[in-house]
Amino acid sequence: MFKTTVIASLLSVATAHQNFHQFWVDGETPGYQAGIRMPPSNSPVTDITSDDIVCNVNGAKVPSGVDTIAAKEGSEIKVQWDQSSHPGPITHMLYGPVDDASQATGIGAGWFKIDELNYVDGKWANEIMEKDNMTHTFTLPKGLASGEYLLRSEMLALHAAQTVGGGQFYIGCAQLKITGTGSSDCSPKITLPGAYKEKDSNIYIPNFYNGFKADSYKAPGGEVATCGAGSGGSKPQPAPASSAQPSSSAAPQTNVSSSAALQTTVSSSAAPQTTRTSSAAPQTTLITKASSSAASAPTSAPEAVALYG
Ligand SMILES: *[C@@H]1O[C@H](CO)[C@@H](O)[C@H](O)[C@H]1NC(C)=O
Ligand SMILES: *[C@@H]1O[C@H](CO)[C@@H](O)[C@H](O)[C@H]1NC(C)=O
Ligand SMILES: [Cu+2]
Repeated sequence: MFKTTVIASLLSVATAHQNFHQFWVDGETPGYQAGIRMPPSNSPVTDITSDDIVCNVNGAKVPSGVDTIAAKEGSEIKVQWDQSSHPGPITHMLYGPVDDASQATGIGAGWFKIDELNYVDGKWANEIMEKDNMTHTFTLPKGLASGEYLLRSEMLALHAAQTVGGGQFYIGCAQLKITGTGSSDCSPKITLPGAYKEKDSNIYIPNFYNGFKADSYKAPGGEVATCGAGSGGSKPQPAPASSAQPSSSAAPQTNVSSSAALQTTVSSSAAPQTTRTSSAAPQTTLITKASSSAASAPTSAPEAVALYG
């Protein structure tokens, strides 16, 4: 019994790692993995003090050949991630405006949260997204200053959060050129790395499988920012079709343990890989080709240990 469970969990873990690999701006997509700084693998970042917490592995090194995609303040952004059985929230932040998003590392001060989906009606964001083909939709705030920005999409997996350092941050950054009407700043702003601490109560959750009340959970990064205050600026609106509005229902607590550990959904990890051209020109076209060897890193034993150890 125990053995079977462990094997099942290893399989599940191996296929559960996830990447942000496509987005739509007002219904139009630049394409698969276009406009996104794809990380070298789909493994999570766990060291929240490293530069990798900003835009994933090699965070301090700006990749070349990633297009910067046009958007407007108020645009509806839909992101799509790989299938995930890891319980946790999804969060979006912007960094900017900067002169050239393709050259910005995003390391340091200047990030602000524009969207979060936590735990609603007994389901974590990853489960809610599953019903929408692993997509989540939100809007860019009104009152943004025109310019280029990094859009950071983060799925925080909490299945090992009962251990210090067990939180798994899956991160992808897109490059946007946003046309806006704002002149004033968005606030509050945060600094990455720095804003997250390993013992923050939304990252290290000792009782995650034992009495933790997920209904009041709020993802790291503070409050959703207000932009262009006093000049018609606003917080972004929840997605029209999403069930993102917290409900006041007194539904009984879902047993997160069983849904997290025994999730049997298996996703294909053999996603096509993207090869970037080596040119440093900002508008270099992506060349996508299918690859039989998926970018999935070997299963990490510590993860399984964290789950069952
Ligand atoms: C779900 O997303 C995948 C990958 O983008 C796509 O190929 C598929 O058609 C989508 N399915 C539906 C029902 O929209
Ligand atoms: C969830 O299930 C585990 C294992 O059966 C049990 O120990 C725990 O008390 C349950 N938690 C809740 C909130 O029901
Ligand atoms: Cu995983």
